[in-house]
Amino acid sequence: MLSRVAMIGVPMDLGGGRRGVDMGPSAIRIAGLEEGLKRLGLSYEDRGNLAVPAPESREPRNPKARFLHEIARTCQRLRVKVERVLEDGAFPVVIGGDHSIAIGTVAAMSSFHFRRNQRIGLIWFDAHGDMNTPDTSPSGNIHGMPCASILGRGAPELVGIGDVVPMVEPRNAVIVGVRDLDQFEREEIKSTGVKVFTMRDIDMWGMNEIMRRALAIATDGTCGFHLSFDMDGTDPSVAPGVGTPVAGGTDLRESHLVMEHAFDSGKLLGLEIAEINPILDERNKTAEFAVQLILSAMGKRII
Ligand SMILES: [Mn+2]
Repeated sequence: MLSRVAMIGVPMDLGGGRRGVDMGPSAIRIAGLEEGLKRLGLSYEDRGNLAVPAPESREPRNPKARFLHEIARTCQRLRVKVERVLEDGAFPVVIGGDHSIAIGTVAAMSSFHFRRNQRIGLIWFDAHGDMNTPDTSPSGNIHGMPCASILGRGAPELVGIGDVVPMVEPRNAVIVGVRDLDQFEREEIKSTGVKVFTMRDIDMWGMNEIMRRALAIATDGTCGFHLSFDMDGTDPSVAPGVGTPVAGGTDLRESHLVMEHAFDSGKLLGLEIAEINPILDERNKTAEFAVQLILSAMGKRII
């Protein structure tokens, strides 16, 4: 299915309230992504980091959507870079950075396939909904808005980065792992109709069943799906180094099962890992875990 992997680092630290996730791409490289993928027999190409301005060098300006201009510009440039990977016939692995990068990644995936008369699905793995808009967000932090932007809600500067609005039809999008939603975010979720599988659903049905249902949604009438994986969806006991830790997440095996199902579906079009924060980590444990998860998504098996 895929033999060439191209990695793009996006040291974006403009979308969250706490500094440090811009070191995520370095942490992933140091944790041995290249060696791991080559051991799987895949060819690997590191396309370097996108240049992203540091928050200290800019003013956030809009309090309802902080650093909107810088984030929109960065996502436009990321879109171009990811589309080039797709044009080259390689599989894109995008490493954040805060989760606002997904707007650029999904814009590329969606536009590339839309030009071929196909739509994509989306599996959004996250402790949060990321379904805020500038009008609903309590913080104005754009890393809480990317899923809404992809589904056509929120700031036009973000919603319109791809060739088609919405980038993904809400009926083909599913959010998995949620346990922390903002008050008005719930209403955005209800009005878009995007399917949400909370941690309670995972507790009740098991990750195997939840992924079966999630894949059915993301692949219904689409050419495949993008997996946007926020490391904060996993439990802080296995991933302490994340931008916004929330107790009660998926454990080590449940997290791997997400990736293994994604690979087994044969429909995974792109992968993104966001919100690794090495400042809060313990000896790069979270990035090492993330590398193992990426390898599972790329076909690594226990036997
Ligand atoms: Mn997120």
